[in-house]
Amino acid sequence: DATAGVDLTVLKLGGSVITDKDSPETVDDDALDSVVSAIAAAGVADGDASAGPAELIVVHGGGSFGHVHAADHGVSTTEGTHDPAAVTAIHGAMKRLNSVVVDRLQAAGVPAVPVHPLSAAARDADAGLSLPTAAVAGLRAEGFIPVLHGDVVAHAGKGVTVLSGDEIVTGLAERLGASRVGLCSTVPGVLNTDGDVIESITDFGSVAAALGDSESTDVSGGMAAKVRELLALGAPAHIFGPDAIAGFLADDDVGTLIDGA
Ligand code: IP8
Repeated sequence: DATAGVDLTVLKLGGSVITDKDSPETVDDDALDSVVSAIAAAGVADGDASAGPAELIVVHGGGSFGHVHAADHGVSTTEGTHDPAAVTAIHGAMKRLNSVVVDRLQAAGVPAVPVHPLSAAARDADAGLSLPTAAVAGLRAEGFIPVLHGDVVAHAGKGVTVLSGDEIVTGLAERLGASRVGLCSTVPGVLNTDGDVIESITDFGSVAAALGDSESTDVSGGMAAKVRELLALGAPAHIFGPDAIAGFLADDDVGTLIDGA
């Protein structure tokens, strides 16, 4: 295994970080540029896809691309659709955002390549999430940085439902044995009721009261859902704001550390 012994970080770029969440299908160019610069400067890849396994996988959320169309068609992580036009509307929007992210990363010298979950993943109430990793692992082993996105995926008995970027992050981190997970959000971490960043969370009960729902259209459940998913993960996770991406990629303790282990 070419990737044995090579640390893996899975980084999620929140949809509301890289898009203008209040304006349909609008990229936040300045925010995306600064995220891309931080990734390019971090030395996670030197632009040479044959230089050895990549240490990073990127996943991004939907923001004003996926979530607007998902809401239009009444689709969420639990409510599905059998309308093929709804599938292409939601998936097509996510592919448009994904190609902007991949193109900007490539332009900055990062060997980013797109991976689309609709083509591979599926959900089943009994069997849970099937998330094949051969493409992601194979691309990574060849030095590419796979860039995935929240998407719609087949859901047994429901048509398609939304698979959030967060679920992709935790699913890939578990299956590929990531050593570190980062969620870049619009806030500097998980906040307590005074608005201060909570430094570390090791169980949900201690922070449940402080975690409300996301304010804008977000079919995947906001901060509380993120914290729950990350607590269940076997790797330490950080939630942090856009300014902390460089620090996170440099192994600093940024934002809120979530470690349920
Ligand atoms: O923004 C959901 O991804 P998220 C993407 O990570 C869609 O929750 C298709 C709405």
